[in-house]
Amino acid sequence: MTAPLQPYQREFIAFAIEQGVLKFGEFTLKSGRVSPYFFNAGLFQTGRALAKLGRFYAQAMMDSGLNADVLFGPAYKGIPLAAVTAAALADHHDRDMPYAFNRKEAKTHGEGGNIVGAALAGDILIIDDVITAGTAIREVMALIEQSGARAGGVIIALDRQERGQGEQSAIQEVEATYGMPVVSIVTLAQVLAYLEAHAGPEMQPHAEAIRAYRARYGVE
Ligand code: OMP
Repeated sequence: MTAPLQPYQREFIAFAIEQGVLKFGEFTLKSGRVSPYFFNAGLFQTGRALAKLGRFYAQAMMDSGLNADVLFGPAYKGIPLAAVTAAALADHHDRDMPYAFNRKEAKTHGEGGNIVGAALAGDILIIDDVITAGTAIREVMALIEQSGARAGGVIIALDRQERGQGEQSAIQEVEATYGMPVVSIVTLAQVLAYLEAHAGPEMQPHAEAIRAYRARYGVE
């Protein structure tokens, strides 16, 4: 069952397509799968686009009821995502949350360490772009565990709803392994529902290709 599209989710999908972030065609993923669509969060590349993106993440967090002590953006792509989410929570939801991110290389001088920003303590909410096979998120979990804090959840932009290492989706595996929820602004099923209901006839071959991809790699 696909959750009905809320207005902000419909707006997010339209926005991602308009910004060229959500693209249709043929893309080879990190997992080696050839996908008929790709979501490149790095293409939200102006101030206004980023501010708007932060509002979508903040809205998804408020909607999910997820609570945490610190927002965490994994290097590199998660860093601006966590930053704009923290700003949107303060500006639009009156929530002033600490936020932090990691460096990929630990600094050996100055303040040292590889965490920048707020100290990692209590429940950490990870803000990231996409989970496909779950490889990237497992690295982040190791980092948080080393810091002595615990991950309380993850918010991503798009849940691709495809199988991970077994029959479950990579996201279900992450939820089961780490005992925490993974929330997304939208799911692939919702993107598909959007294409079917709101996009022109020129987009329907892409919708068809996505249905075929889901039949091969998808999970319910
Ligand atoms: P996993 O590590 O397999 O979960 O893949 C997540 C990463 O794949 C993301 O952080 C991206 O670097 C990349 N990716 C996207 O950004 N968008 C997509 O639509 C698909 C992928 C991907 O390669 O699977």
